[in-house]
Amino acid sequence: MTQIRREAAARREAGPALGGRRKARVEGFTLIEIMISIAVLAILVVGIYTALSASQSLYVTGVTRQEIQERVRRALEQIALELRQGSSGLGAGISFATAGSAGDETVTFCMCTGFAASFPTWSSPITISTINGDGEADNGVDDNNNRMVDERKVVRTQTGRPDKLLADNLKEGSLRFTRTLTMGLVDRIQVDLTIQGIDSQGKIIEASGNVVVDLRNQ
Ligand SMILES: [Ca+2]
Ligand SMILES: [Ca+2]
Repeated sequence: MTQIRREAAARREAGPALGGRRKARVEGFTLIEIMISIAVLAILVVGIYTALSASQSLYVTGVTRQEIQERVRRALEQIALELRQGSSGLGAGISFATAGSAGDETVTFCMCTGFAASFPTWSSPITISTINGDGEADNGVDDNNNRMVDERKVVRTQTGRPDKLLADNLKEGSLRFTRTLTMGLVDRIQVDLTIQGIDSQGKIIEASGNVVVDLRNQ
């Protein structure tokens, strides 16, 4: 009798008589559930990677563009600094021409250096123009394999002075001097240019800028 009571108590403690297989099915995952979970996880990982990759690409491009814009700003600043003191065509000549097959414009002017007997004195002529980039020929082909085609340099030349590089990797044909005349004299010049660069992913980045220069010496 005591043995029967002990067995009954043991059955009560063991709980309802569920089979081992049924219990395992309630607590575990089926193969299909695991596969769906892996698929969802894979989609999430790919999505996060794509978003991060795009974000990094935008950052790299942004940094490169910022650097190029700074180079544009410096080049325009140097051109404007002397051009502002340039001759309007009355006391000394000012002339414009083209350089390169894409029509980069050049300007040749004299800079006012002071006054003598109430008349301005002028420097020897200064030319701002473009020349081929390193290893480039003006032929529509990327000769130096840097992805930019016929990129050019902006240079300042003056007799008796060493040539000065104002900007590198200029986009061909982007240097422009748009002038406003008053009574036949050059009164105002807008300088436009575009500089190129390559980001770390090999993409060409461009930045453009312009400056409006009022000639002081009429
Ligand atoms: Ca090139
Ligand atoms: Ca070329």
